[in-house]
Amino acid sequence: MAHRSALINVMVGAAQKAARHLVRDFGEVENLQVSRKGPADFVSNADRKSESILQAELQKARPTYGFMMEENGTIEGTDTSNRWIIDPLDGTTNFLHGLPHFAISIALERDRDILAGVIYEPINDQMFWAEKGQGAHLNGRRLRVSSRRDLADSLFATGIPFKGTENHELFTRQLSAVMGQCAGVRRCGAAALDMAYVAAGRYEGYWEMGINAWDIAAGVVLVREAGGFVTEIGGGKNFLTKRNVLAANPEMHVQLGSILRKAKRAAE
Ligand code: LIP
Repeated sequence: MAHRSALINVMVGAAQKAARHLVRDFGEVENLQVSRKGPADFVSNADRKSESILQAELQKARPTYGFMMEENGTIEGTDTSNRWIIDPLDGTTNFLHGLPHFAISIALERDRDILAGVIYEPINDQMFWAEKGQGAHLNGRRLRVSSRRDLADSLFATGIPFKGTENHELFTRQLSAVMGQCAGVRRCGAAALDMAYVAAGRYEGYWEMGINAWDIAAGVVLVREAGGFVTEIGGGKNFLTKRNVLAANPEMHVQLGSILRKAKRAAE
């Protein structure tokens, strides 16, 4: 079993505590109170409860750190170098439809760089964690991105825009350019797990536009510590603020990136 630092143990403990409530709520999903944040963007009291548990546990362990949270927003800490970036329930639409593919995502950002990340998929008890210089791990097993170098053998994940979101036309151009050259494209509805699965070598790459920092922050350190690259689709490094991301093994980061950028140029 890989050695976990005190920091990672705090994050794992918080995720496990919140997950106990999420799994119980998932069993009673039809009774959940749900409200709409946008045309097809939902929040339930399961999201809110999970977030308050995470906030309380992390505040208890590190009282001076700040927060960026999907539901409760941003809280400035007295220690301005350290900030938790939290998605209490990534894959909310899956959760509300009874689809057992969702996760809790916790990242620690230090001096504008992601230092540590935990992504917990409770239904299959998959605990992904990574810390800078300590590697990426799943339930004690060290993770490496896939070594596939051939586009035709590669499997990618993405996020398909939906009602009320942007980029529909650009996305369809990107998708048609990619799908004709690879072994398959998956849309599973939880960006944090898409990133974790790239780190685990299950996907060769993942891209999405219109994504939020809390969906991908923990996945960034997981993919990097597993030997992969994470940038904006255009190659820049401001993926948390520019809201688009490309994460892949080294070879596919180049090949998938150039297909996506070519599709964008063609759309201009
Ligand atoms: C979801 C992401 C997904 C994206 C959805 C949404 P949520 O996060 O995981 O990849 O396509 O628009 O952002 O809302 O379930 O935390």
